[in-house]
Amino acid sequence: MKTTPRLLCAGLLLASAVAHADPCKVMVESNDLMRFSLHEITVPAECSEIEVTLKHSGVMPAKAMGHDWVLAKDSDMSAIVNAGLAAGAARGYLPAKDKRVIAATKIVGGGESDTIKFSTNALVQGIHYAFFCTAPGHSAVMRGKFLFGVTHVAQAGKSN
Ligand code: CU1
Repeated sequence: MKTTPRLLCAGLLLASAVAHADPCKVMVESNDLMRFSLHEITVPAECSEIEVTLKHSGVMPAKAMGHDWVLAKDSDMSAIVNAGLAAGAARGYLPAKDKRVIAATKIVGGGESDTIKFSTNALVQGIHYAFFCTAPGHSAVMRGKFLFGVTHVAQAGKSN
């Protein structure tokens, strides 16, 4: 078969690109269509620190289509979103010093990005975490699962 070596080569290149990517660094993109580029983030339990970069690849200003990336327990998400609404735009739609917030970027507008680093000391394996945007109304679609040291296999069979 003529195509086999080329396919094999492409496969090896892909494998090496994945191998070199730091699993403790996560890049999330957001856009003018109120979307995150990821719906699920899995970070290995070996990471003592996680770096998250939120990029806004759109052109709309933060006032109109700003996004942040907030990490919390799944069960705390609605309360944080509501507290963020109450905090308002001036506070970046985040309650001040809220202990339920594990990590959060600032609000970014089109063309901007923000990178945060946080320790995984507060994270427990097997607990369901969620990441979401606290801009008004955004968390209805801008949300996803965050898994620390849990693989997709563990989620198999769950219907949600
Ligand atoms: Cu958003």
